[in-house]
Amino acid sequence: MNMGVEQIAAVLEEMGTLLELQGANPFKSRAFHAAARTIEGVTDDLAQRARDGTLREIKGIGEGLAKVIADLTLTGRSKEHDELRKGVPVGVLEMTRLQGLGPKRVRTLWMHLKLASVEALAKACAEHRVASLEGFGEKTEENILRAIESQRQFASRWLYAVAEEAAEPLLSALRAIKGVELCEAAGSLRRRRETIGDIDILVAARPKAAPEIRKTFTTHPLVTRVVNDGETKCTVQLGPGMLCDMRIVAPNEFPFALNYFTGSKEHNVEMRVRARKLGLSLNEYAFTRLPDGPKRLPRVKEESDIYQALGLSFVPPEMRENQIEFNLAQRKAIPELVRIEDIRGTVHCHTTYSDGRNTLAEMVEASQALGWSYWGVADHSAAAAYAGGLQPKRVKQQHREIDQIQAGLKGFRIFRGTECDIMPDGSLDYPARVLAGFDYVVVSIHNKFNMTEAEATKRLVKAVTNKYTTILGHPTGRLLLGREGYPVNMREVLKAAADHGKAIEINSHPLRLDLDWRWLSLAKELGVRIFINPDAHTAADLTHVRYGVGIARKGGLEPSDIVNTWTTSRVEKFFRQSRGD
Ligand code: DGT
Ligand code: CA
Ligand code: CA
Ligand code: ZN
Repeated sequence: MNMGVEQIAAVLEEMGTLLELQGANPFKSRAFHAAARTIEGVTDDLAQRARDGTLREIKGIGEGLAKVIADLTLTGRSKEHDELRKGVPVGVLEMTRLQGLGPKRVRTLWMHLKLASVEALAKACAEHRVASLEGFGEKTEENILRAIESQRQFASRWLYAVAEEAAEPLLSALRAIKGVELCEAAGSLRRRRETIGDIDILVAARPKAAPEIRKTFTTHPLVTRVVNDGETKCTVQLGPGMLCDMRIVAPNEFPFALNYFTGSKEHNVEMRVRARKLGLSLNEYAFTRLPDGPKRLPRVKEESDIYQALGLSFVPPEMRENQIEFNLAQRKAIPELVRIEDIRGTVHCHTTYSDGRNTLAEMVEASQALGWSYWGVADHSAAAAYAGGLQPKRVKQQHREIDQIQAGLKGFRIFRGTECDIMPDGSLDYPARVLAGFDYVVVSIHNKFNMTEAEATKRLVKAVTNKYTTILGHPTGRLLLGREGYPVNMREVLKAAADHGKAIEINSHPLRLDLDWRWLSLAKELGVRIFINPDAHTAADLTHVRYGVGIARKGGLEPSDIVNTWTTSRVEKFFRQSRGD
């Protein structure tokens, strides 16, 4: 995968903006903006079209645009894009990413006040130089300052899914260079943390290849600013502010560097302490002998050799948080972690019956395409009116449609579920007779978030211990980088789930990743079953499951801990048992 449609669309969008900033013919810039939107919606293979020369058959794509798109698709860059960038300082382009400031106004600021960076703009606003421009005023200055402030806050951390997508094209561009032996993402991205501060990329190559590597990295079309361009370390900015570090090391140093830059810092500290006890010093380049150390240094060809030298099993990157991994690795008891291939199906998905965008039939088809053997619908219950929650009559209708689709399927099972709202008093939204009609019930809180820890815990425990409950959905209600979850005594909730044979989900929506991985080892110890649920609102969202798998791996979970790695009949049995049948 080189450049996906979303990234090509982003480059086209930027080209449109660059044209506007340069005061080009408005028809031309508009064509680029329109093409960006068109490309985002294209579902067939762009690379194929680029090779066949059929890009021009797409509406609104003329000869010039077709060439740009073909170049981006096939080579990952475009000469026209590079040329346009030369005509505008990066700081000017950055100004257009501020909320409320379009290219037209930025052009005015650039031309009339010679402002060429966000910092210069902030200074000019503070000195009231902007208010004097025609079409600007004191109110505008205040708004600009506020936009700058919020961009600074917002740009500090990123969702895992966003960072992963941003890193992908850089990794493949670097891997394609002759002389690059290995190239991996390190840091929090490799550890699959729920949010990422910056991307860290590590390249193994001979010194001869370094200039080419640096050039490819710093001039990549998705790079919006070069922060640092050093001999062995470069830092660039991607899009509106995500930073990416790239380090070049010699191939024999790579295992050490990969280990060090994967972190976490806390994991590294413990590694060094353990090395020291064996008379070795460990850093990002090598083992070295301490005065009382062994005569011969351990041979290290790959990362696992470092762990072996310290008497440890290999620790999968996701687990390197200095939480449970050293204890397990020392006992050679690191589990075989769950993998995406182990997943056989999923539940907690929405359809057009409530707030989903795909139909039942489309969701089923997409699940089959993923190679799954079952799928479960869990549309919202009646209380969630804002999300098109289902009245009991609609539930019956949905069940009839499921029966029809099921009748045409062989070897694939559709489970009938609901995402039932937990009311403020902990009772469930549907009455028992409606709940009894589902194969399983996901219970979630969607309103009245303002609770003390005691209130939230009581509400959740009551809901979890309801006879009809099968799975507790997004247990804390948090939205990453957005909303803190309500405070919960999670230990008590996990205990209640364990005692009543209920499951808890890892909601795999990139914004949620809730239950947090830090609770998973306790959940496992208590015997709580875990579901990895996509909370899908479109067919494409079904692949969110892989983010949940990452979180499960961070928590040290194996396939047997995860209900949706089990066979369909065992899942069905679990559903029945969870309500005491
Ligand atoms: P992030 O970027 O905040 O999401 O988290 P990381 O873990 O990617 O942190 P980052 O990018 O600052 O550094 C990458 C890795 O480099 C980090 O996980 C461990 C290693 N590292 C960086 N600074 C230190 C340090 O001062 N001591 C040790 N032991 N390791 C460090
Ligand atoms: Ca990092
Ligand atoms: Ca870093
Ligand atoms: Zn929900």
